[in-house]
Amino acid sequence: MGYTVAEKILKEHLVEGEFKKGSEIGIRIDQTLTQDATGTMAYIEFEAMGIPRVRTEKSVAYIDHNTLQSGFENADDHRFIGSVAKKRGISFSRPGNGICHQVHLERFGIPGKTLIGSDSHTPTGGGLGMIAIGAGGLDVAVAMGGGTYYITYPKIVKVELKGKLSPWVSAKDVILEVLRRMSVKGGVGKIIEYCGDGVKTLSVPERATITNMGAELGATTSVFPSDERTLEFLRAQKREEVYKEISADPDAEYDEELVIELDKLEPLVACPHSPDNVKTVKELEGMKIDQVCIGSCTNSSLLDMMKVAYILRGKTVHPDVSLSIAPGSKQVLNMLSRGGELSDMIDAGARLLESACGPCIGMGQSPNSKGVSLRTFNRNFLGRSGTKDAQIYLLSPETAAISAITGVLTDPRSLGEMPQFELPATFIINDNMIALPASKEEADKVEVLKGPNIKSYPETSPLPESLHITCSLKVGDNITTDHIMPAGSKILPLRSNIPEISKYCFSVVDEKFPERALSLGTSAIIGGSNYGQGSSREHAALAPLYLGIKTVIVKSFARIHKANLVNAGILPLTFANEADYDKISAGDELCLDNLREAVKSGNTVTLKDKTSGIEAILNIELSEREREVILEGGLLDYTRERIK
Ligand code: MIC
Ligand code: SF4
Repeated sequence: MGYTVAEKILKEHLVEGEFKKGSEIGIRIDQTLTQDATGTMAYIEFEAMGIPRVRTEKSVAYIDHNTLQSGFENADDHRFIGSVAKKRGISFSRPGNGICHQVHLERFGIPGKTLIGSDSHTPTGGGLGMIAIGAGGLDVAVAMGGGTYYITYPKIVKVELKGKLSPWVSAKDVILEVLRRMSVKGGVGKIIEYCGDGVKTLSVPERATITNMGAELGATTSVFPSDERTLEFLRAQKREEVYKEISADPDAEYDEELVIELDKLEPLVACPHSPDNVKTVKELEGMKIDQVCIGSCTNSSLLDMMKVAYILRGKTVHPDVSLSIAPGSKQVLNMLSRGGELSDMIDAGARLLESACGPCIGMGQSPNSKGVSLRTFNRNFLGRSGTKDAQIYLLSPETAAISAITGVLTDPRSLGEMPQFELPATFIINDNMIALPASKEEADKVEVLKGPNIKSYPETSPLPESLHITCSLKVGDNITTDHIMPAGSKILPLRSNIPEISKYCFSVVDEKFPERALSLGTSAIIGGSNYGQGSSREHAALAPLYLGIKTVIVKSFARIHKANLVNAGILPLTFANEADYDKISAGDELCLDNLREAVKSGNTVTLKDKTSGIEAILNIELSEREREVILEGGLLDYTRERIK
C-alpha cells in the first residue's frame, strides 16, 4: 500500500507508537515557532525545564500579536522573549517584521519537515508541504528541549481539487467551501490533504491561505504536496536548496474523500459568528457595511495585496466605510512599496496598519456599535473584534476590496476581466529584522530580562484520590477559547500574568465566574460539544487552573484545548451518554471517587451528583502518557522529571 503526503512525513519522523488510526504517536519536531501572546508563557516554561539551549533544527520567536504597547507590559514581554531567544539559541523576529505564519512561510518553512507552533494557525506551513501543527506553549517548550510531540494518529481526508478557479474567485473561497461542507467540528482528529489537477493552479501563498484556515475545521493540520510551484516560491525566496518533491503515492489510501470543482466555486462569505456559517456573496449582495479589514495570517501575502491594490487603483474608499490594510510581513510591505501598489492603497484612502495581527485579535480597529465589518481573517467569533454587538463577515481580499469602494457587500466578479497576477521571480530578501542568537560561548553572558508583569507558572498538584467539588459553570456547545480566555487590547497585555488575566476568564459568558470559582477553592466546569475550539492559547487552561478548576466535563473537546488541559493537569472527561449533560446544573455538588485508580487503568469513572441525585458515566479518553501527566499534576512536572 502506498502513502499519502502526510503519512510520508509522519513516518519519517515517527519515534514512538505505531501507525494505527486513533492511537497516540510520538513524532520528532524539526522546527518550532512561537508568537508573543503565547510565547512568554512558553519561554517561562522552557526556562523552568532548565535546558540551556534548544535542540531543534530551527526555532523562531516572533513578535506580532501584542504590538499596541499601550502600557509597559507588551514591551517588557518583547524584551523578555528577545533575551531568552538570544540566550537559548532561538532566532528572534523583531516587532514590525511581520505575522509569524507569513514570515515563517517566506523565510524558514521547508518541505517535508515537521513544525509545531504555539499558535493554532501554524498549519499555514502545510502550504509548503510541511506537517505543521498548532500546539500549546508547553508542548512547544518540550519540543524545543528535544522532547517528542504526541498526537493521535489522524484520519486522512483527501480533498481533490479539480480544474481552475474562475476570475475573481480565490483561495479563500476554496477553504470557505470546505468549511461549509465539513463544519468547524468536521476536521477533528483528521489531516486534510489536498491533491488533484487543481493543485498546480495554486501558488504557495494561495495554498497557505487554505491550510491556514484549515484550523477552523478543528483539523490536526492540512497539507499540500511539494511540487514545481513550491520550488518556484522557494526560488523566489532564494531558498531553492531546501526544496524536496513530495507527492502521494498513486495507491495511497484515504479515510474520507471530498471533491471540489474549482471552476464551479463562487465568492463566498462566512457570516456571524462562526467560520462555517457560509453563504454566497450573491445571497447577501447589497448589504450595507461600516468597515473593511484586509490582512491577517490568512490573507496578507503579496499576491493578495497586489489584487487589492489593483482594485483600489484610482478609486476612493466609500465615505461610510473605514478600510484598514495590514500587509503580512516586512517583505510584503517592502515589495508593495517598490512596486508602487502601496501608493494605490494610500491614494484610495486605506488606513495602513503595521505588519502584525492587529484587528484580527482585537488589537485596535474595533468596529462601531452594531457595525458590519468585512474581514479577510479566519475567525469571527462573538466579541473577538472588541465590539460585542458587531457583525463580522469573513471573505476574500478581492470581495473585501471591491466592497470597500462600493460601501455594500459586492461580488468581485462585477469587476469584469481579471488581469494575470503573477508572483515576482524574486522577492526582496532582507532578514535584518531577525536577530540571531548568541553563540554558545557568548550565551552565558546574556541576561534574561523579566519585567514586573511577568509572573510564574501557576501552582499544580497531583490528581487527588477523589474530588468532591461544585460545578462552578455550565456552558453550551462550540465554546471557543475566545469565550474561555478572551483577548483584545485590554486583556492581551496580561498574557504573562496568570493571576491578573484570570479575572477575565469566561467574562463574555459570566462576569462573576472568576470570583465564584476562587471563593469555591476547587470546582468543575460542564460544557457541550467541541468545547475549546479555536486558539491554541494555553491561558484557556492556565486561568482555570489558577481559579481551582480540577476537571472539565463535556460532550466533546477540540484537540489543542484538550491537550492544554492535560498539560495543565486539569482532567478532561466526556459524557458516555450525552443526555446526562442536561441533568447537571451549575451549583450542583459533584463527587468523583476512586479517581486516581480510574485514571491509572480505567476507561470510565462514575460521577455522582449529590444535588440532583443522578449518576453519570464519564469517559476517560486519554493515552497512557496523558494519564501519567494528569496523575503527576501536569506536563511541566512530568517533563522536569524526564528531560535532562
Ligand atoms: C488567535 O488567532 O486566536 C491567536 C491569537 O493567534 C491564537 C493564539 C493566542 O491566543 O495567542 C491562536 O490561534 O492560537
Ligand atoms: Fe494573528 Fe489572527 Fe493569525 Fe491568530 S489568526 S496568528 S491573531 S493574524
